[in-house]
Amino acid sequence: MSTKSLTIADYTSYMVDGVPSMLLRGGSSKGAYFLASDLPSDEAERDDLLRRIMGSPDARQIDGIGGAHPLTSKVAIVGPCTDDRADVEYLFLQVGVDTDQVSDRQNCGNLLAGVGPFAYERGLCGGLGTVPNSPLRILMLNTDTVATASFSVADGAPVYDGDTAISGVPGTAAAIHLDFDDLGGSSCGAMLPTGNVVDVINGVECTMIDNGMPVVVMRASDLGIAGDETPTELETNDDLRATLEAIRLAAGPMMNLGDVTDTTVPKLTMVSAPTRDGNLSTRTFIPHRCHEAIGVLGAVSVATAALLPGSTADTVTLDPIDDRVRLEHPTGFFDATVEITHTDDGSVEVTRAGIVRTARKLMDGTVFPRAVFPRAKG
Ligand code: NQM
Repeated sequence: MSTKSLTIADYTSYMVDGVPSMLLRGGSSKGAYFLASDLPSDEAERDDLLRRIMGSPDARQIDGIGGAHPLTSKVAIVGPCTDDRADVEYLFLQVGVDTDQVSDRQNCGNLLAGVGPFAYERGLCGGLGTVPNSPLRILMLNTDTVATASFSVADGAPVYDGDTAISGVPGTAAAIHLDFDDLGGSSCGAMLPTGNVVDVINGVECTMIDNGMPVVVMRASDLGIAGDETPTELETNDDLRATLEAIRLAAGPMMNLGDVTDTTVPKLTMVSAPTRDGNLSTRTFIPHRCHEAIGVLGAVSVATAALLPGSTADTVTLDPIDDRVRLEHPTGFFDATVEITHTDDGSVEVTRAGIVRTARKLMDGTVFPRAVFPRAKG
């Protein structure tokens, strides 16, 4: 992705002139979107600038535009694609809230929903837009995989208003269809990185899977919870959190992710029988806060696990004419369309994965980073 290199003059100008940015809700997350060409090309300088824009590290992010939660402390960097696999490139960065971490170790399917509209608004979409729901191919740099976004445009601008509701977001907005190519092993090298559908870690059966997001899927009952607790109840359960973190740290190397002490992957999803009209109930740690819903690519991974016979989530009974897996979560449900085929050699291939999200432009303007020298914490 082409970015400009930073001079002292640029460095000062970021503080004086600010940085062009757009704030969008992407799915059930919110983030600051930047053109790659508006940010420093040097990663350390870029990350330092982003911390100063978001207000990190600080639990309240009071001196920046971050929303004091991992789901609202997110950045999308977008630019033209340098190869012919896609039209635009998207790099997702998770900016730590009360830590100074800026990580590209995970992808984000929620901010992905805003990439098409943002690229269109910034003139990156060329001739796209003459046809409603024109597909835009997006190379997701975090995982080197491609998503195709279909969204509506009218009168030369993305349409944000519509009648699609997604859980975790009040009201309705225009649908954005996201279809994924070949997500299996996006971060772990293989969809089932251990080669097994189930492994046992610290006495708990785990399905370790990566169909877009590395996730450890466990039965809620094996962890001594019902699975219908609120995120706050789960976050204040110290024993559960310690058990989950021990499993996560052990799972990291098994999933080819190495030492995951300081990373936001793998995610941890606890599944139980549905209590509403879904196929499966979920509670997900991302990995230290409990998600109010479930991440997009995390949901695709869990839905895929649900289709694998013998997995910790294989309790799904699907309507045969409906290829959607409906995952219940604390604030509603998430539908992931996943199709798998069993190959002759006994392995499983994912033949289709797709989801529907919405996004909305919240603010377009100039953001002013705080001063270069971080202030004392507290
Ligand atoms: O899994 C939360 C979110 C996410 C990431 C997380 C996401 C995804 O809800 O693709 O969207 O798991 O950190 O935005």
